[in-house]
Amino acid sequence: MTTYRSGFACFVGRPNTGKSTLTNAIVGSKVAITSSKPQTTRHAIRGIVQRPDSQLIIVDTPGLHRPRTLLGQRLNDVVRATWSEVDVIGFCVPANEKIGPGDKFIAAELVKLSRHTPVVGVVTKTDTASKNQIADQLMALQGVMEFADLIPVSAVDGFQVDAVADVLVSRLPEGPQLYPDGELTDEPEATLIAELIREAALEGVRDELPHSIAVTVEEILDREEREDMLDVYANLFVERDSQKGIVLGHKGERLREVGASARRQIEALLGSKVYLHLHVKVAKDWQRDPKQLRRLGF
Ligand SMILES: Nc1nc2c(ncn2[C@@H]2O[C@H](COP(=O)(O)OP(=O)(O)OP(=O)(O)O)[C@@H](O)[C@H]2O)c(=O)[nH]1
Ligand SMILES: [Mg+2]
Repeated sequence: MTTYRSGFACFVGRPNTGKSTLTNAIVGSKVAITSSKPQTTRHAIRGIVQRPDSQLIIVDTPGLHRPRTLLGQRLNDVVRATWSEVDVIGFCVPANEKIGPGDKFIAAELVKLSRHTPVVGVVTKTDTASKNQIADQLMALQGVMEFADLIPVSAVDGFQVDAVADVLVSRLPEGPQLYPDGELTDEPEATLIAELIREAALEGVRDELPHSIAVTVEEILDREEREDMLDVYANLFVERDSQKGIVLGHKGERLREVGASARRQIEALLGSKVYLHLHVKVAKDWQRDPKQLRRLGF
């Protein structure tokens, strides 16, 4: 009889290294939002992978970075709290970027953890590099620290996505199923919705604005006169008055596009028609304000 394994893995790495995209690819469903902007992920998001002989829970974490705000510090705290609790860690480094000080900084911490938790080196985004570049990156990564395993993967073209899951599962302890069949994440619906709105809002904004955006879902209500319709009330926060105009766009056009794009995703998630009531508000310098951070869930 084969033994049933269950437990937790987390992906860590610099911002923008493809952790969330890889999490979604392995889970086979979009549990975490992704974007081309660094520091997209702000919570430890659990994605659940159910197999006949195992249950793997992947915890996607924010990118570890040098913090410039209280939010940044909180995000790093989330990473460190997560990797000290999991059964196996996947350290993500993209194939198309030279290993730099940011990666080495993370590796130095992982070396200490690797005494009791296996660390797997993951070279991500292999579709962006040649065979030789991938081989060189694997070698370079091996030079940074000692890994329990080393594996290249592309979440975009699907190369080795299952193999990464196999490697992680092989490091899990024997144990029972932890989440019920069919569950893909334990994120509350309101959080998933807020994240989908934030993802839509990140699209196309530049410079510091992505960091300044936060979204809360205040209420999800059944519409009385229409069974197939939900009203979702959400707030999109920026940090300064001047940012409000950028998010709204000319005559509110940009916000309408963001709302329409988010609504389509929310409808797919909930399997119901949605009317999205989205309002832009200013929460002055919220990234640096402990009180406002708490209100926004950090
Ligand atoms: N070509 C290619 N692009 C990828 C791949 N995986 C991720 N990306 C892109 O890389 C960018 C960052 O991806 P994310 O998954 O959001 O990265 P992350 O590590 O979760 O970033 P943070 O949450 O900010 O730490 C996005 O534009 C993705 O589309 C891949 O396998 N191939
Ligand atoms: Mg992410």
